[in-house]
Amino acid sequence: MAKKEARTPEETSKDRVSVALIERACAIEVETAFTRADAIAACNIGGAGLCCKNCAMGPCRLVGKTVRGVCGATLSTIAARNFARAVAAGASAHSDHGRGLAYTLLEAVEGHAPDYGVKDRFKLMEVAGYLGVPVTDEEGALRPEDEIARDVAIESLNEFGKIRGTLTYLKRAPIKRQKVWHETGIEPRSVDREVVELLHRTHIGNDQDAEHILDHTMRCALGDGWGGSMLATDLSDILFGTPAPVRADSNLGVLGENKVNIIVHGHEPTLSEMIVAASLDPEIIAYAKSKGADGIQLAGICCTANETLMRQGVPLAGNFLQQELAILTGAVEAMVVDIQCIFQGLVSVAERFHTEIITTSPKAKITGATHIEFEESRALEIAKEIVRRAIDHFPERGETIVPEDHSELVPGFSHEYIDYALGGFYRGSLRPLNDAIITGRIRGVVANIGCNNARICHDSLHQYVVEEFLKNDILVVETGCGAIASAKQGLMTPEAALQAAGPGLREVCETVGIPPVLHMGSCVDNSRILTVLAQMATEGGLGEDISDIPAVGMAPEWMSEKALSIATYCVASGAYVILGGSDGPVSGSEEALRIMSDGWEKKVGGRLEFIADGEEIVRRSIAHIDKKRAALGLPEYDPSKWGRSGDHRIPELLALPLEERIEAAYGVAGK
Ligand code: SF4
Ligand code: MSK
Repeated sequence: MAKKEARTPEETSKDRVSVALIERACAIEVETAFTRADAIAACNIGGAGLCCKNCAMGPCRLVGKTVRGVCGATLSTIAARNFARAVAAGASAHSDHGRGLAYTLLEAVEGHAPDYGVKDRFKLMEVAGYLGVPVTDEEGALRPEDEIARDVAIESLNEFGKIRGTLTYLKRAPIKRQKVWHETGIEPRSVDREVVELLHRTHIGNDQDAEHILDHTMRCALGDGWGGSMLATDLSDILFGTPAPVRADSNLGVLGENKVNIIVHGHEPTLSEMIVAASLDPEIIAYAKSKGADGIQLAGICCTANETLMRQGVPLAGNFLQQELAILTGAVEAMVVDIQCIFQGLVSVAERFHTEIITTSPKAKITGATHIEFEESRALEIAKEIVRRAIDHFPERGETIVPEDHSELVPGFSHEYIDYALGGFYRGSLRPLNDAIITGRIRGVVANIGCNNARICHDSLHQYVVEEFLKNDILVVETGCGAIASAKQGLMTPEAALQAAGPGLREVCETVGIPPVLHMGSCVDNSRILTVLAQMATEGGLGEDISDIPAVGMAPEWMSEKALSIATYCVASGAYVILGGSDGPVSGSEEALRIMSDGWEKKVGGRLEFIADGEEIVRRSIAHIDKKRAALGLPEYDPSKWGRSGDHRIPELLALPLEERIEAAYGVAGK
């Protein structure tokens, strides 16, 4: 493979902390994802979706005059099949995570996982309602909580492999959306069935019509968004609590200079919640002190980070591309990983330091790492064993470079909390949000989600697009590694609205006391965004369907197959979605690109586009938001109407004579 020219550390990351650690990696000759991305040129045939290896007559690479594979498969069929298989993998990853949580709940209520139980009773009752699980008996008395929880777990598991009908959770979508799915024939029947059928259809000699393949791709992805992921979110909330705002901290500066630093990385809250509990145990803390440490510092990477952050306020060490950099501080005693987004390269970086990489999931071992398999029946005991191992490494530390930079944030914006923040405990509602969009104080909403990608300057697109949207009075909601990028940038505190938001959005943030960028959780928690959008559509004033709302979804630095599944279920739910950073995985087929954009828009109201350039992402997003505003008959966006209210102006206003004060505050001549 041709060697590319190496980037400088500044060209590699927009995050100052990361740049310093990339420099350290270069100085001590430690290979990272950044150096490997520079050394390996991406294959542009596979990258464009034009390489098929679905059978042993291939691989068939469709380049130049070759426009068909050995079996006769066309460019569009091959591109669509490749995309479909990636979505099937992404949907499987999210959904298997959801299934795992359903089993945890079942084990807990059946007495086989004594360290777990129902933490959020309200959420349990709500989810029971969605799944048709009765909460009262025939006499109208409340059923025992364990019985309800058991039925909820079983009904959840049933969503994965039910024999008849369609997913129960689909009814959480607006009525109009449910009709679209029904009429298009893409209502998922069960989570697993759609994944299996998609793999079947894309086997050689089967479905060979790009549009038909891509229709089923939407069906499979919907089984993730409104099935596997939504269940994962709901069951996590039942078991570990529904998030609400907490003050927390982010970036590698959260590591303790003289503390035992343990990083949890991956996606599942099941073990990490126990590691949190173990690290707070006085006996374990005393053990850490006996080794000369001041205490124990937990921090997270990727979506395990988002899970423990939202519920426990555990600081964020960083996002996807910072996993190796965390070890390069020399101050991490153990990195405890579960599933998804974990670099195999961690092991070789860790070999240069005292850090132990500990894999814990029966689904994910890494050669060279220590494997301590997690068992729910002795969860806390295993967590304590892991924390003790980390403590034992503390005396082995060599030279450390713990960065000073860190940024505060206020995460925890579950849809339940947004309802509460806007409407209060008794009248939880999104009405004020809809009203702010209707009047034009908020121009629209962008969901900025997804990963980092070693081929794109780390965090650069997240930073650029979010800053632009805020200036344009667009509220940004985030999950995954995109959310971690904004947290590090300091955009997730209520005060950030004063500097970063346009005049209308700033007024809303000041009134409600929310940050201009809302952290809504991990990758599976994109289901929270679906829930908010569904609620906005049913609240009134913004049409009747998700496709009517002035909103855009995007993953500007995406890299994982899960991101493709998320993008596809958002489009199938009616959203305009942009995947950034490249021309995308079907760019070799005009036909596949047309089906996913114009074709899907006609069919389901949402469209998927791949746009490499940040400025173009912003331009098209704003154009889409304004188009949707116009279609709803909402006033044209006019920032000059806003910005005359708000607490931040009080000192400035008080300094003025009364008449000028009235004019400045209300835009009318004072008398
Ligand atoms: Fe080639 Fe067709 Fe086999 Fe794909 S399925 S590798 S296009 S022969
Ligand atoms: S962790 S899927 S890099 S968001 Fe959810 Fe981050 Fe993307 Fe993994």
